[in-house]
Amino acid sequence: MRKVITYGTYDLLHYGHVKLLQRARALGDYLIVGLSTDEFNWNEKHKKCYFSYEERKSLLEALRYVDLVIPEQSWDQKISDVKEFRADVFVMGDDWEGKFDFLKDYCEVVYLPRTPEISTTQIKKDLGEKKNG
Ligand code: C2G
Repeated sequence: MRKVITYGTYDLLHYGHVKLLQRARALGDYLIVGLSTDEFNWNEKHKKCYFSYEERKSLLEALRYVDLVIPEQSWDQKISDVKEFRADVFVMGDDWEGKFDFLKDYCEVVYLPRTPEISTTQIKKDLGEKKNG
């Protein structure tokens, strides 16, 4: 079984996220998602999520492309995760191009094109503008 692993916040899940997960899953037979915890998001990415970790986790687990969701609590857990789960492929959107090449010693590393026109930040901005008329 060819296992794929990827990581992210996945807040306000949108079709750009789903397209990434769909393409990542297509690179193997099993997809693991390292989902950033609320603490990791706040402390390391300075992101305040709209949905909690448990809510974001339940949304991902409802997707046919996702087989397992694990917590992402640190920038430094990827090598041990790849080893522990015997991942063959690590996938991220190309906004991270090159940032995780150190994983090439442990698995394949694939950066996939982002879906350009959508982002959680943009959704929040658009909704804020609509609310304020
Ligand atoms: N993504 C995408 N297209 C978008 C938005 C996001 O392909 N329009 C991809 C990102 O490239 C990433 C994944 O969807 O691979 C999740 O995006 P985020 O939730 O924004 O993840 P991020 O905050 O970049 O966290 O250790 C890695 C980090 O946890 C990644």
